[in-house]
Amino acid sequence: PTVAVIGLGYIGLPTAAVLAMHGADVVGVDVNAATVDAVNRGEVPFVEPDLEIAVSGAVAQGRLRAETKTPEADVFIVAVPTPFTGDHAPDLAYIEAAADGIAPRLRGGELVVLESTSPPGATRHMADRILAARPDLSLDGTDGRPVLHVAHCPERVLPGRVMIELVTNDRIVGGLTAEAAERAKALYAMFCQGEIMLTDAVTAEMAKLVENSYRDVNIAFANELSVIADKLGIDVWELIELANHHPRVNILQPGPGVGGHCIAVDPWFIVDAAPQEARLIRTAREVNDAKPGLVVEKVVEKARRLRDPRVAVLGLAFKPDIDDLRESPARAIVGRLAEALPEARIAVVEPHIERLPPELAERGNVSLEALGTAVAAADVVVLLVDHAQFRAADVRELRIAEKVLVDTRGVWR
Ligand code: SAJ
Repeated sequence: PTVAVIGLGYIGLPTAAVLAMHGADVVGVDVNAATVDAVNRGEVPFVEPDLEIAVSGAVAQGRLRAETKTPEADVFIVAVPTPFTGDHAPDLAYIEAAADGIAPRLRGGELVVLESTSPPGATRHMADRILAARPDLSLDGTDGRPVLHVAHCPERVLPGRVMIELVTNDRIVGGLTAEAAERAKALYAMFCQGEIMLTDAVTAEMAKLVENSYRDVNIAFANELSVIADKLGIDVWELIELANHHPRVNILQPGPGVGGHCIAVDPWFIVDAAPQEARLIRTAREVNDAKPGLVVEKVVEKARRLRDPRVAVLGLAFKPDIDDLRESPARAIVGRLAEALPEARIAVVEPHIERLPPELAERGNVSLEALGTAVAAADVVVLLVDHAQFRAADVRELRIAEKVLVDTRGVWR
């Protein structure tokens, strides 16, 4: 089939490349001309293991190309962002723009799959928008009008393992009709070796949100324990390790907060859909979002006792061993520290990036440095991300015992 993948980001581009590798003729569509040009050169504008070789191979074979306008196709996959607005309500503007791009291209008989993580009802909303522009089509052949098949198939790949998990993960496919679900299943069966499970669109939307909320609630439990343990003067890491010896207890790890583009966002879609009922889910979000502020308070309190304090902050990414700074609590913490401690010098150690993000680079008192230099000069060391480099470091050589240490990940306890 010819497939148009709309949105060439962290999900759309890998999906486009994998489909092309498995025999589809793929056109990637993106509003960003620089992204389109990069893909057409066989390049990838972000870091994801094994993606660039897949993209450059598919482009070289003529199976993948990119454009800024939605072309005609048999299948349309929508993989655009679904951010939230200021008050945590989902913003469907990108999905609506994708629908508006698809509508004029339809001849009847096509499949449109929404992959973006979406609030309950978004797939129906997308379909209604297309059909409003194309009243000559229908979802089920009513009045003999040609059919448009619409389904939701949420992505569930872990950044850093996308090229593996795209192929090996099980997938949920929710159709607005049973036939749409079957057609979407046939599409994903081209490359997916996992089980492909069929349901309706709203259940599929909720399943994805529930997976990430489950993780958020469990991380919130660990984060709340870390605050309680601090108050009681006990070591939260030891506490969790001991409790986890129980055969039915498996507490996650506390940290400086929850980052990334998914777990910190998706639970709000459930809260927005059922504000009265989603009490635990809302509270978990609040507990996790409060964590960066508590870390800042702790560091400020310790640094203020020193004259001209030097602070080394280890890690800026939102989780270990990646370069992804999106919604990173560490990044927010550094910004807030620089503001709260204008007299302090803050050395950031982030082995996965080459320059600081703009809002930190602008600050006169923040610099990017190597681990050894930063720690040697520091009075206060704040460990925010458990990168392999930090886990492997020799604490004696770094003289960590002589520093004021705030270890939010329990790496050097
Ligand atoms: N974190 C902790 N403690 C833990 C585990 C994680 O503080 O014990 C923090 C991390 O440091 C990070 C955040 O949580 O800041 C999220 O990291 P993650 O590794 O849990 O998840 P993501 O955001 O990289 O990917 C998640 C995955 N969802 C689940 O594991 C349920 C992935 O499978 C999804 O595809 C992805 O969200 C998505 O795109 O929705």
